[in-house]
Amino acid sequence: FSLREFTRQLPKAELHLHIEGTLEPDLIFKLAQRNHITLPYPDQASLQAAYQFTDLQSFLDLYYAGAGVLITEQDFFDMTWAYFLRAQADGIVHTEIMFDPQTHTARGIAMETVFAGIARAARQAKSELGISSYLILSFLRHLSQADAFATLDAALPLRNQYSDLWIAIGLDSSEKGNPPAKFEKVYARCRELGFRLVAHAGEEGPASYVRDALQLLNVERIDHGVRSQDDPALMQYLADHAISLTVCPLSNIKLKVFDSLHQHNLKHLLDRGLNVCVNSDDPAYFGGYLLDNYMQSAQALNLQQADLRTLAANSLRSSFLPKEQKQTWL
Ligand code: ES4
Ligand code: ZN
Repeated sequence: FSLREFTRQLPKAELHLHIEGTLEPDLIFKLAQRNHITLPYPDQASLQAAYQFTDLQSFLDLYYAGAGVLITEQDFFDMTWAYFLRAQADGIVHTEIMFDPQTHTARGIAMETVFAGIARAARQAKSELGISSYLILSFLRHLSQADAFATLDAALPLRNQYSDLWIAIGLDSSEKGNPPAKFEKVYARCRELGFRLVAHAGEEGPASYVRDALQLLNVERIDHGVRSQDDPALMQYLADHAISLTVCPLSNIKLKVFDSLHQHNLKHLLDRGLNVCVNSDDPAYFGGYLLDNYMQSAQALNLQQADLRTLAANSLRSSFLPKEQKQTWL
């Protein structure tokens, strides 16, 4: 009974996952062919060879380019279903999936196409694999707040049709220079509408962005948040209020937030009593799905079974599932 098998069988939620970041090179090529799109790479190997990132932006450039092969409802389904099969293999029981509609609507893809493909896969995952999910519509922070409002307005007519899934709002893309304050009004509106709120903060940006996401945007959960360590008072606040940080170890290494997994502060945050969990972020680009993130972190940081149990339990505790459903897993 290996540590990997121990971790695989722990009930786990994945709370920080960009569905466009699960698009594997082979599926990118398959969809490009199906949609008669010519890629600027001759083959999968040369595309994959370009996955050498220096920072967040160098990754985002490729990630948005890769998403350009998604045209039809079936494309969004195929991408999402492939993720659910990986999720099942890793012992994930619940997932809260982020998607970036602006990446697609800006290319002329209808909002309905994006929702329909992802939702069909999520509903099939519930019935065929027993994996529950929610969807987090995420605004791109390098675009304007007006663009975020327009995106919200384009999605709201679909809310009833997807009310079983779409319950939350997120904020991602280029962090530096795009602080939480830029989206204060649209987050206030989303809150009035009854959405659960999360935001990326403290990945490349400073600890003050984590504070601002909590105070100005009223988010319940912080995506990444690892830079909180630079602010002792914030650390105390996060511990006292059990604010969830959805940490993504392999992502942080690939995007050079930390020099190596040995230097990652996951174990430090855990030992300080913070509510951290492990997630895969953009697994097709960062070299590992959820269980790989757990196992490589365990190896590098000498995590024991008790730590792994805590991380898995934190993921379910921090999910947006109703209390009764959480308790069936905890
Ligand atoms: C992202 Cl790693 C990361 N950070 C910010 N925005 C993102 N979108 C997709 N992956
Ligand atoms: Zn992310």
